[in-house]
Amino acid sequence: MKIVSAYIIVALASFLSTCLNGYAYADVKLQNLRCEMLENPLGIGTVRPRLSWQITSDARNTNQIAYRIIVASTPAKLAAGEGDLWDSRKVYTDRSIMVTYTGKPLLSRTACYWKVKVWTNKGETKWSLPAQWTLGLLNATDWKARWVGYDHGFPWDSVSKFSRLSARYYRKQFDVSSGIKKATAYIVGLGHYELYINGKMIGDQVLAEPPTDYTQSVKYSTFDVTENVKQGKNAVATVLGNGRFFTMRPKYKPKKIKEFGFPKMLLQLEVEYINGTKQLIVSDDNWKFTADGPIRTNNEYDGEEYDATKEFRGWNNIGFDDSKWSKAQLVDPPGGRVEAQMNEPIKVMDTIKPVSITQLKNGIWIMDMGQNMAGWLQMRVKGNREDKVTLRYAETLQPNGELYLANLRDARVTDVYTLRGGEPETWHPVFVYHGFRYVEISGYPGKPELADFEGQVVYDAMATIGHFETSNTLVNQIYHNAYWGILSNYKGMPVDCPQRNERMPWLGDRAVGSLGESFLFANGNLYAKWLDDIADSQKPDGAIPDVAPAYWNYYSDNMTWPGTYILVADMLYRQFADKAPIEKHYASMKKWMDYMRLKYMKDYMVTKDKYGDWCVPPESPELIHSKDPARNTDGQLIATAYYYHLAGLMRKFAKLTNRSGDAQFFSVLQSNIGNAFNQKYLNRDNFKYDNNTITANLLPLYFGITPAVNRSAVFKNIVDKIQNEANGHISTGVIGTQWLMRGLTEFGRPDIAYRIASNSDYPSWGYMIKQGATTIWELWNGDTANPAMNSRNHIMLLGDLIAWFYQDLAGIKPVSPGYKELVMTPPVIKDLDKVDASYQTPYGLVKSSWTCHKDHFSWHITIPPNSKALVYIPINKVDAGITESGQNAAAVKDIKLIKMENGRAVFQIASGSYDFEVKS
Ligand code: RAM
Repeated sequence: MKIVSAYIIVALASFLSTCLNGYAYADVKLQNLRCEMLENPLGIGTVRPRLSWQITSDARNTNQIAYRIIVASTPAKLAAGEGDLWDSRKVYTDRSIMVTYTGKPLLSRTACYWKVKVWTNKGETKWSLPAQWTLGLLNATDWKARWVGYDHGFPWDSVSKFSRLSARYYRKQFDVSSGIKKATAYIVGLGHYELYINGKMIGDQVLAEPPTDYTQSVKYSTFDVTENVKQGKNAVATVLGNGRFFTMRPKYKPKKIKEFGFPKMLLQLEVEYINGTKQLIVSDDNWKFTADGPIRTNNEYDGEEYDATKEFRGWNNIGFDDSKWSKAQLVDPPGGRVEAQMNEPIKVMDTIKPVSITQLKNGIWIMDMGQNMAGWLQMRVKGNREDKVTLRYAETLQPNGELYLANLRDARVTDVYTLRGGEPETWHPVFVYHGFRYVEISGYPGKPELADFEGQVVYDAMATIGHFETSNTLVNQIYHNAYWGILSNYKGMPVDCPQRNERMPWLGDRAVGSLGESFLFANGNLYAKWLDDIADSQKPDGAIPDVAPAYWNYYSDNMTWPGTYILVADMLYRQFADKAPIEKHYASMKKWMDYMRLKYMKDYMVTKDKYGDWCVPPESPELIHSKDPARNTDGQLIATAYYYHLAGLMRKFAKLTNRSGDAQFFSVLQSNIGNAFNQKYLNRDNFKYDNNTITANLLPLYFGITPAVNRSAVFKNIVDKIQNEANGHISTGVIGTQWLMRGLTEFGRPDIAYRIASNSDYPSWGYMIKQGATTIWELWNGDTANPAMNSRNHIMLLGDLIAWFYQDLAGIKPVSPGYKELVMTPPVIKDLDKVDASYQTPYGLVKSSWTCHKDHFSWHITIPPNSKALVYIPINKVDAGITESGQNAAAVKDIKLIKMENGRAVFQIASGSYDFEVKS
């Protein structure tokens, strides 16, 4: 009897498991395993990294029920399912992103191989493919290397306003015994470095390492060089360039421009043998160095000069005679914490072919790349030894066809290449980049042909995760320009522009732009790194600068630029479900809020501002800044409204981090500020705020300061202003534009937002395009304004446009962090027929593609597994039929009609793909 029932149980179990694994269930798989949002990172600096994965499924409504993670110290153990570092066992939860490692304590250099398997309501997955991460050098004592450098210029260098500093070349030969198990290189090379082992360049990163305030932190990179090191003689070599370490403008404005010193490096190469022994090759004064090599100068503003006749063949390999080179010198460390780089390195991410080349005059050619870009030009050239080719870069041309250089200020933007002669030579600079569309070529032997040139587009190696297209080609072109502007201005930190003598990480430019950008690029790690830069720049009294890292010393104390610190932390939480920045920076954020309150708040009004509504369309074409009081918004109004808004985010952060006292504090503070604000600025006779600019009305309305009863009146001010005074055009600057498109939409006039977005006459984004722009300008009147501050590749005027494209026009909006839940409510706009968008959320791809046909509305939606959405389907009549893949939507499994609201049917949908149709 016992045996029979046991048999039945086994049979039943096997039947059930066939159902679970077999045909009765969906094909559920795992992909995109990430550690700290990075793919198989080496040398991470965190001992409790967070792991994420994505589920794919061919069935709708697939949700994770449990996971199991195994982390092993070797691939073999992982394959055998032996989680000697961590076996999470089966954990019942729907959490599939940012799962914190809680296995054995991780030590420096630990290699972790991991895999995951999940159980869903549609069956279980197989084990994922293996992934890995390794730990870097976690303790200062792990570093046996010494800092080497040379704290002087050479006779051919010039340490002056236009600094010219040649690159420094370092090398060291060493012997390796047999039985190599693993070799790892750790390097900090300030400002930039290239690393070679036995003549081969290590890694494909460029302009490494990411810029920081080097007195606070420096980033090291980790490379697995097992394949590069060989038994016997080996050579390790580096080239050091200036980057931001040896500043572009030393001895110029010492109060404004921070200087760090001459290039230096820290390098540790660790060779592990199979027998368990270890050999360290470290930077110290046993290395040899010279600066009398081919890179004669490298200056981010002024360009790079390369003299190929000075090349030393084989310098980075064994057997090179370095007897004439100097002995490396030990130097002081830069001062900052030596930390693992946790954001993506900069790489050559794209290439573009020039579109035309024309002769300007004898021997001078102008080449057009067809696109304003940031990076460099690679050139192929054949000529005689010592022929010199000079390349100069500009964004636009003068009417006579020459480069227009006035808006680059004193940046000299000139690369010079001196030929080695003979065979064709290919060259591009390595320690500088340029922001340009046009290149002037002079001294080129023979006629330069298009095929000899290639634009190499250089930015942080982050995946492009968004796609956005509409039926309006101008809007699509604006998106294209924004995309190029955004990528141009990522250089290990977000900078304001890539071309003139500035290229500074201004905070205000990214306050809301960073949100829009996060739909295009997986910029979570870059922005988390930037928050660290901002924290590093905080003064002991709490002040946060306008530029961080604070290469320019601007501590002007205002709310709108430093406030980006808080806005970006919120963006990272919403878009990437990354809560760590909030936890890490809460105390410094609060310190800054306290600092501003105690120093500048009077009767709940913040009395200090600096930039106003920066760069509104001015009253006359040549002006950079309007002087017209009717166009400008009061600085105190802006500062106070921002304080209110940021206090709201601080309240949210306080709650998230279990600081209920603080939450209460910010809540009370907010209500006092709100009252004082309305008291002072809201005119009780006509319900206009202050001088009734769009920005003056929009900030209190959008931030929730305006009393509920006055909201429609205040919104009417905005609508009237735009329609009657601005003729449907934009009239806001950097500040107002941050909230404009979403504000108009949320209060019911997406049509006006769309009108603003699709204008092609001045002032508008479309106007820039009609004037030939391929990126976004710094000024609405960039074509006519004074060149003193007039970049053609700036992103700050995008405001909330890109966020609006995705969140509103496409309707991809998170309700819970990282898009676990979405709300999709695209507006119906008369002139817009179609939006087709997709976006890689942490859970997977979300798609929203809708079309307004003559007689029906169709909407294709994809929601990734383990996520769900509330979708608002526009219908004209309540009884109109809504179908999904041809069936009555309300009757389809996995779709639930929740309610009717303002002419929309609201459905809850589970993961999967849907084709909705509404007949009108
Ligand atoms: C200029 C740039 C920059 C802006 C500052 C305030 O240098 O336009 O983008 O943030 O001013």
